[in-house]
Amino acid sequence: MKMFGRTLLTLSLLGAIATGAQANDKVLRVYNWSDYIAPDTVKKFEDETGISVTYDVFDSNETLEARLLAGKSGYDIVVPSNSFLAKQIKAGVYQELDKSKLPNWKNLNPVLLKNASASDPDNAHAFPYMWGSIGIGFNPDKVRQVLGSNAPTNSWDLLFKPENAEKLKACGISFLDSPTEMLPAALHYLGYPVNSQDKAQIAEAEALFMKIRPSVAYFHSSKYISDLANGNICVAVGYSGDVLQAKARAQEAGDTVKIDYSIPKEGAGSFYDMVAIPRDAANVENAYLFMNFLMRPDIIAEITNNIGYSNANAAATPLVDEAIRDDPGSYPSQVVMATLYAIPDMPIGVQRVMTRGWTRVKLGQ
Ligand code: N2P
Repeated sequence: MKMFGRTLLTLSLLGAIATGAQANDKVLRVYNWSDYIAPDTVKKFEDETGISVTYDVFDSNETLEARLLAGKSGYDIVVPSNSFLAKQIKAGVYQELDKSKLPNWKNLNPVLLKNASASDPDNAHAFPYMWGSIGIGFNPDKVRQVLGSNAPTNSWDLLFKPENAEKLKACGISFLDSPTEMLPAALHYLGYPVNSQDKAQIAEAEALFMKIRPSVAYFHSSKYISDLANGNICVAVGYSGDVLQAKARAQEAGDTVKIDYSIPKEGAGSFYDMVAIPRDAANVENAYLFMNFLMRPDIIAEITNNIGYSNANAAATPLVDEAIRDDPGSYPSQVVMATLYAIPDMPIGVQRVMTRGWTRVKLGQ
């Protein structure tokens, strides 16, 4: 009996090893932004292809870049913003795409492809997944309670005027933890170019943050979604779709918490998030299958319908919920679009200066 048991054990171990070896060809490792996919997208892909997906998330370009530049990230699919893509391409991080493996490429919006080609000529390494803006998410009731009915919710004055920030401290302010996205907002507000490399101008932007620092509850790039939704904070500098998710969560919970998203009248940063395959990816063929899957109108429309971001797939537009297509936060008017500036692609040296400054701002010293 014992013998038999051992044989069985050995057989099943051998079986497990054999299945494991096979499963290795059927795996994919994806590293995407948090709150950036529909709940069943990955499962659908797994069911259709038999490929098993490890799906990890990050919430800032800085985090993704650190992983990529360290080498051997272990991922087959990553999603940098266009502002980080160009220098990562130069650093040799990505492989060139073989578009013959992407028959659904035809569904992508040519205008957005052209815009994205500024960071990646001929869209040789990546395709745009979603795009959005970096504006202000706020709880209109709480903000009005604190600042009165004329609260400047349509302006960066709401946060960059210290007297406003000091009052809003009572109901809670959060900022994105991203120097490359936050400093341009202050540079723009001060009337400087968003891609300024002038140390004095960058220092002035830093000083502006330093002045309001005591009023900021925290710096984080994803926590604000639930905090806005449950009323823990009243103002967040955040990503358009994330604020819409907060609004949807509050509504679903049947809460009285109201959330709005504003693209300040002075203008706001915009980004494209791009899907790419690292040069050292181990499962390249599966990565192509996943990319092509994401380019399917039904799949990407369902993602947009869940996360509130506009996708870059023209064929998917008729499948996007009307409520999202009509939401000026997701699909701004041409007039508002004209006020958006692209988050600039900064040379690595300037990026370092910005990161050091940002660390000082966060520490408040
Ligand atoms: C998702 C944020 C993606 C937009 N939570 C920032 N690139």
